[in-house]
Amino acid sequence: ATLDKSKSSLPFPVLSAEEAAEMVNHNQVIGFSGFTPAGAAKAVPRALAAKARVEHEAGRPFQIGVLTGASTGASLDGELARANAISWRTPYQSDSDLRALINKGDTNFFDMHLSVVPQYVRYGFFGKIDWAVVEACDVTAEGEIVLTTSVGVSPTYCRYADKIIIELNSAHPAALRGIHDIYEPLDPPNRREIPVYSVSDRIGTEAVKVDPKKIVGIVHTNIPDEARPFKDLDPTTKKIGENVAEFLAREMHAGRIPKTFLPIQSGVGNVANAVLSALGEHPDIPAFDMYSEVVQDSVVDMMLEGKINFVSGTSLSVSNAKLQLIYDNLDEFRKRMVLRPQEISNNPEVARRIGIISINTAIEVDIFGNINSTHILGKSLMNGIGGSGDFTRSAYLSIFTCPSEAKGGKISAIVPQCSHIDHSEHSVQAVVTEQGYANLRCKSPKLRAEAIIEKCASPSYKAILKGYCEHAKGGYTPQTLNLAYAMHQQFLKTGNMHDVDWEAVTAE
Ligand code: 0RQ
Repeated sequence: ATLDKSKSSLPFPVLSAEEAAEMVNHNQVIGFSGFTPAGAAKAVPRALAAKARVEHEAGRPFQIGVLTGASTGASLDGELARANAISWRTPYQSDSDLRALINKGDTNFFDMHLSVVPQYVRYGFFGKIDWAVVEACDVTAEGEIVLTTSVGVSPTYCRYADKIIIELNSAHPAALRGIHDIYEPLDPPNRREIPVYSVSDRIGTEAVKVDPKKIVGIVHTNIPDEARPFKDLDPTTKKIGENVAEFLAREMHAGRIPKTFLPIQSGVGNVANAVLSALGEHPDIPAFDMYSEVVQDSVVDMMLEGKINFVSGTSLSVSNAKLQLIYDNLDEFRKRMVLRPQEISNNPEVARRIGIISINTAIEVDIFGNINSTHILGKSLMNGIGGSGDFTRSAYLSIFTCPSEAKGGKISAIVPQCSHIDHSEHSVQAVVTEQGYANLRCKSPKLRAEAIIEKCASPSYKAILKGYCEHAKGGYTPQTLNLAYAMHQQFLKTGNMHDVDWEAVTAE
């Protein structure tokens, strides 16, 4: 009983996006589909933003609590933020308008590890979920919902929400059925292991199953994912990628990574894309599997070239051209790709069991190996922690990458003390910049500082960072509180960290 999209033979009302938005009231909470722009709801959030504008003009309040998988597309976070329609938001975002609201304090955003969002729903920590608004490529009368390019938290939102609205998007083929693996763990105190023992294990169902009575309407759409383009590899990102590949090849030759290699988790963005390409090009690194959250363009190419065997993720976050390539060869890709709920794709238990190598991007790294992935100068949110913590803490080998400098060299990404800490020194085993890689395992804080400054810092900041170490003497972690943020403070004063003068700061 598959829905005939043209006639809608299903027992669910067909709604316009505006009619769907009309049913949503001020202060309600919506769990949306979407993990990056992939699979994000598009038509209903746009209509909700329009409704908010009308309500606000009429002097009435209209804001909603917004839950998603991770970041979304312009029609969701962007539109709702510009309409000032978001009262609270979690778990991750990357939209400039929403970021501005958050940093002004106008939206209550709280940052979360992505894998725990579904259990927060089940534990009741978010309170009641009024609506699930999810994009699908197919629906059956029995309440089977086949998702599109991401799974995210959609299965849990659908199960817990009072009512469900489905955006049935004909830009995605119903033949996507079979690429998803929908599974929800039991809750404590009766929790058992998640039975993923290798990257390609399937443990759940092809579709999200809900009580059909909860589906209050279907909104027909035909809107492609609002994918963001990648920048071309520049010399810095290319070199970071090569350094990661070189580090991992050496680990393998030393017998610390099996010759068959280990599953790779790789973050999102330009550096992540460059790292994957470099792994594919390294002559000694064999074809590998990925157990990650986001499948990016480079992964698709590497699958076709035979450099990646199998991919497990929660989001097919690729350009529309790459997506078309997948859709043209769906039978082949379905055999080598699975999209799981983020609770499973990012699961620390599974990551620890199968031994992933995690590779994520830092904004700032301190000389002791602490990582800031989320904040600019300690106070402004960039995006959020995303899945980096889910993987890093449980990895077989955890790596952070970043360019050694930011803002045209006026900022050193290597600092005496991170202005915000997302991943502590205990979870970080290696740091890689375009300058080189620092192995932090089995090193005291003092030895870590030497390694990071020597191998990773920009040449123009090495003397400054060594100067810090000379002034910050003593203790297990040679840190001196009034000097620890002097480089940041210098940037705020003169716009350039190079200007820091340790003698002057020490004398203050
Ligand atoms: O700002 O664009 O205004 O110049 O930060 O930096 O170099 O464009 O880097 O796009 O790879 O993002 C960590 C943010 C890197 C991302 C982060 C400024 C810099 C620029 C962005 P401008 P780039 P990328 C999977 C795993 C956390 C979540 C995670 C991220 C902007 O990778 O959000 O890992 N990671 N998730 O100029 C001041 C510094 C700076 C700085 C960079 N030291 N000080 N500004 N910038 N370093 C993802 C998911 O979970 C979905």
